[in-house]
Amino acid sequence: MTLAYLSLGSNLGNRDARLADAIGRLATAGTVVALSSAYETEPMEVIDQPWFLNCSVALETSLDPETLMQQLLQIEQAMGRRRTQPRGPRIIDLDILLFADLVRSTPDLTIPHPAMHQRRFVLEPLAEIAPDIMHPLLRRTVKQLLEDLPPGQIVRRVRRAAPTTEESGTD
Ligand code: PH2
Ligand code: MG
Ligand code: MG
Repeated sequence: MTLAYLSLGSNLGNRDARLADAIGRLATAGTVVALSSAYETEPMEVIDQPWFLNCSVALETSLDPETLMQQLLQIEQAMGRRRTQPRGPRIIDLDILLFADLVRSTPDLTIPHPAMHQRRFVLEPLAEIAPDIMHPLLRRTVKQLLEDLPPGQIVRRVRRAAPTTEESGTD
């Protein structure tokens, strides 16, 4: 079993429902053991597109990284994603950020995700569920990477993670 961290994003249609749908479908790849809040995030790189809803999950999986990536692409396809403009609008995007402390780069898959340390829309949600995880190449924790980021991208937490049983039902 491996603990992998994923980033999820959507900026078309009912973004909230898309993230929830994708999280449910991750059962085909492993067990979601932690889930961040959703964050409303300003588009980066291709800036002329709708704002995203992003979140991060920890997934316990017995798949190898390539098979996990194939499974994530299959979920994207099953949800109706069609690849048009690179880094452009998408109904769902599922990326592997970290796969235990694996460092690997092939033409199809680079782990850790090569842009994760530059993206507030990745680091804010990830820091909520894994602040002390070490980036295996940069040797900085997620919390440190977030502190290293220059200000700029707007990222707002919009919804708390699902309440625990103790918290729910009190109001
Ligand atoms: N994904 C991108 C490019 N830009 N910006 C935000 N805010 N959120 C994303 O998920 C995102 C992006 C390419 O994967
Ligand atoms: Mg992406
Ligand atoms: Mg992707």
